[in-house]
Amino acid sequence: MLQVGVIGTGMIGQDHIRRMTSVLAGVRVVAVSDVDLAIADSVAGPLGASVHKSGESLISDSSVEAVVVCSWGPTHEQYVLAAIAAGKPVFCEKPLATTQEACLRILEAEVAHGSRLVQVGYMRRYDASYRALKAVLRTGELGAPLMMHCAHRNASVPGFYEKEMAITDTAVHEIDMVRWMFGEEITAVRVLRPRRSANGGDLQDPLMLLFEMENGALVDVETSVNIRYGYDIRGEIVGENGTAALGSLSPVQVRVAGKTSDPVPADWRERFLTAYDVEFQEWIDSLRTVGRPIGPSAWDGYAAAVVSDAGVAALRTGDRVPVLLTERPKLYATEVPA
Ligand code: NAD
Ligand code: ISE
Repeated sequence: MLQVGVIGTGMIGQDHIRRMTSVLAGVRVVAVSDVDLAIADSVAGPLGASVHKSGESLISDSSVEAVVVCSWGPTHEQYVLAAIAAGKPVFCEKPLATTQEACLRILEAEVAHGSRLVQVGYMRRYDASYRALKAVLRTGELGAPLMMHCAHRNASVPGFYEKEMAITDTAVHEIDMVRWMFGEEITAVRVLRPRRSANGGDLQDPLMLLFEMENGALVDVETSVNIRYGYDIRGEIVGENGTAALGSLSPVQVRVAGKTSDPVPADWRERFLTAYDVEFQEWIDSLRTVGRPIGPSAWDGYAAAVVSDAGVAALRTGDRVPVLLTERPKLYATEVPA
């Protein structure tokens, strides 16, 4: 039984604790920590888990074998570095860190440690629809992929959400997904600003991002984070001989009064419910069987941060911004994408 400590017991922290407690096998949450002690106490109570006043204290707790970081993005670096220093596996929710410099510090620390400890929470790699899409691409029947059209729509976002977050917090999922889907890096980014939605207040919403891939394919990503009608994630690959798209997720389609309808998920928890379950079960199993994580690595977290930074620069300047990655350390050279 893997004994886990969770730092950050907000929305996704509680959801991951629920799955590790009630859904998945081979894991137990033994400790939690949050700057909001009242939340940490209320979450720990029913579990019988200990509550730590700081994340560092949780990481050094000898009953904690592996760490899950679900606090706000700017706090990820300190906890991931502390877990690496303690030699403990750490699952960090996206983003790995909020700057590429911080991600580089994590890469350097893990390389100095000498083996993988870090996994980043890019759960789309575990989603059945994305996996099926990648399997079709791999058969070759589409021919060479030329383009991919993506949409990432949120019903609404919280008040603290700033315009750059459409790239660093939202489209960062597509950034990771297309690197994994095509098995290659993004080389340049452009960002266009359509007419602004009145639903977004001062936000520049929606945005249209354009990624150039190593082999010349283009990927466009619409982010609409105040679309009201629900949480809608789309993706379609256009190949030389055909197209393939994420399918409908609804188990039911209703036809009534001359109309058809199927439900739209409310948010990411509902849309990616099973993907998060698979992501965590595979993480737990990999620690038990091979003794290290095999999912999205610190390199993937770093690469996503560099593309995000390029996207933010492109949003500010309107220019095409090249993506410049450091040399990939050998530690990450043999990783096979999930
Ligand atoms: P949230 O605000 O609901 O929860 C974050 C919690 O972290 C809060 O309880 C806060 O008090 C706590 N916290 C803040 N600073 C801390 C610190 N220094 N030490 C310990 N605890 C601290 O936010 P959320 O929606 O749960 O998001 C948390 C993280 O998960 C973010 O990085 C976010 O990008 C990521 N996330 C990922 C997905 C996904 O689809 N993979 C979805 C939502 C959120
Ligand atoms: C949130 O942090 C997530 O990661 C969700 O998956 C994404 O859809 C949302 O836009 C982000 O704010």
